[in-house]
Amino acid sequence: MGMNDRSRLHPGAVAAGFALEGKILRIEPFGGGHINDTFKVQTGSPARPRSYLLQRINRFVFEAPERVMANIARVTAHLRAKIAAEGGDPDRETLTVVPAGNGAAWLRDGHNEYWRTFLFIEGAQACNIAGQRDQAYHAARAFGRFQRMLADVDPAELHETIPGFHNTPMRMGRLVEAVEADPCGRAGQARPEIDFALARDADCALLTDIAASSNAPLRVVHNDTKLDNVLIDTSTGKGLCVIDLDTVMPGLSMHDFGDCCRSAVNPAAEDERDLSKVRADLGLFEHIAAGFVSEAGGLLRQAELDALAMSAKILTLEQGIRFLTDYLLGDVYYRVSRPAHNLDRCRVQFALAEDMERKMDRMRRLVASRIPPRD
Ligand code: GN1
Ligand code: MG
Repeated sequence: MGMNDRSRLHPGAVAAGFALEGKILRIEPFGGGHINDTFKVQTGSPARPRSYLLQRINRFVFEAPERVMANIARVTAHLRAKIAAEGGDPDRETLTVVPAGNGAAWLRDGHNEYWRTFLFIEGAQACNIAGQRDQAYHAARAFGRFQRMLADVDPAELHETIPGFHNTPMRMGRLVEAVEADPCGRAGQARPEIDFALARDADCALLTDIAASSNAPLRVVHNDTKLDNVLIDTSTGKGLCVIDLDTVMPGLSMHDFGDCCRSAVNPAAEDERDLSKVRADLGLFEHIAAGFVSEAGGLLRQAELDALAMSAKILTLEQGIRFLTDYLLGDVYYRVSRPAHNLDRCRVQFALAEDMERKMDRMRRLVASRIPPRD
């Protein structure tokens, strides 16, 4: 069963199983993620309103939700302490897990579905497209800070909840299998995209090779640093809180930088059909690099810094490969809202990767210009 089965959604009954303050007043669908089902729950009284974020974890994507939640509990506890020590507000600057009535970080319903609840963070919002360079800067900076604050957690303490998540050669292998099996007879419509991917087979190993040569250590990273996975504080315009922590696990620093570029460098939507709007905006790229490096730069080894620009292209290529694979397999992973939605998304990623190829020398120079000299 793919992820599109939404027949088992009964958020009202589930919300009552969490330790919420006050009476439940209202529950409504919330947010635009491709994976989980999210609701905003309002409780309390008009004089003392409280809000929570309730989510059903996608079981098709996350086979072991307990492990996902163990990672999130570990990481958010660490972040809380760090944020408090730096004089911040832990209730707004990191997610806060609201336990279920039995004290666990999740609740399993009668259909074997897993749910969890976080405090809702008011006065902040996520954006899908970086309208301004400042937004790109502050989002990337928040992701860099996230890595910095977690740099002293041993990655071995976290579960690998989706094995090989950013193993690009493995993703390419799955695409090749999907093309061969072609279970929905869609490969014919996607021939140019399949050829685009196959022509870049050699690129897929660039990051895994750096990791294998031990020049880039495994770190605790977010792994899904899409622009809309950081909340921007409405009053200050600064990055407030990194959200969507499902894929926090051991990974490479370049995965977070690369995926952030993939989503934030492109002034068009992730599913834009007019490909002439899709491009790697170098002004946005420069601001992403500046923001990320300002927080995480000091942690990184030279080989990691040297690979940042290239990681933007690799993560973009990898995402295109993942959308294409899901299109061929019949849209079992990403939520779709129109036929060929995943193929449209793939085309955007490949157009963006191609533009990055044209601009790679300039992107490298822009990253280098943002790295302070070392003794
Ligand atoms: C998914 O959940 P969401 O929408 O933030 C996906 C990411 C992709 C992204 C593409 C667990 O993220 O890896 O980059 O879609 N998450 C998972 O938009 O696969
Ligand atoms: Mg998300």
